[in-house]
Amino acid sequence: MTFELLSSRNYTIEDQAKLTMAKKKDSKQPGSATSRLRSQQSAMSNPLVLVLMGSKSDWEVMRSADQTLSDFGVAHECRVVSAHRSPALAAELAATAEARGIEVIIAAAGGAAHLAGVMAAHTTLPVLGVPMKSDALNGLDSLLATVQMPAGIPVGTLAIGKAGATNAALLALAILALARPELREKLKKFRRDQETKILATVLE
Ligand code: AIR
Repeated sequence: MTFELLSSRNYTIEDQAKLTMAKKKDSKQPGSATSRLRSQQSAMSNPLVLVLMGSKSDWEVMRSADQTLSDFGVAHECRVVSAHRSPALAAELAATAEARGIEVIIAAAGGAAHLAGVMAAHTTLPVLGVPMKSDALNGLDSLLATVQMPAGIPVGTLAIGKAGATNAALLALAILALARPELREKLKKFRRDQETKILATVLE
């Protein structure tokens, strides 16, 4: 089945910057920084899920989405892009995602959390928003900014923080599973295992 893809790669803007620098320096030497970064890129050449976050400060929470997708063996790409600080890149990523074979976009941001909405504005792929906890309002600002989309441009909004990150990945998997019976079976097994654990719980 095609969903059994490559292991996940965390490909950030830092990687991108390193790649550009490395390219300039030593574009031909085998084993060089350039070739390492190239192979990292190719290791995630067919991602099905794009996991975006507004800042590197969101990564600790968004690792849960990354881990969940990896646990199910689904190829994905994680990267930092900001609706406000790098708006052109955000629009470009959204507009090119479908042609790259991406099927679901997960977008996490905190505070004035517009990333998921901006992604949704530029693509008809399903966009799942994850509000990050914020210092000022504990994530309530992020939640409202993500969830309160105008009619016509939907964002499926998950819970604030880690639960939302994990569930965004599980929901992305459920979307992918619609056309992938083997992935659907994996999800069912995941639910059964979860239930078994609860039923076996003993309070001491
Ligand atoms: N953010 C970044 N660009 C636009 C927004 N809304 C969010 C990030 C992060 C928060 O601002 O998603 O949750 C704080 O970012 P930083 O980089 O200051 O830590």
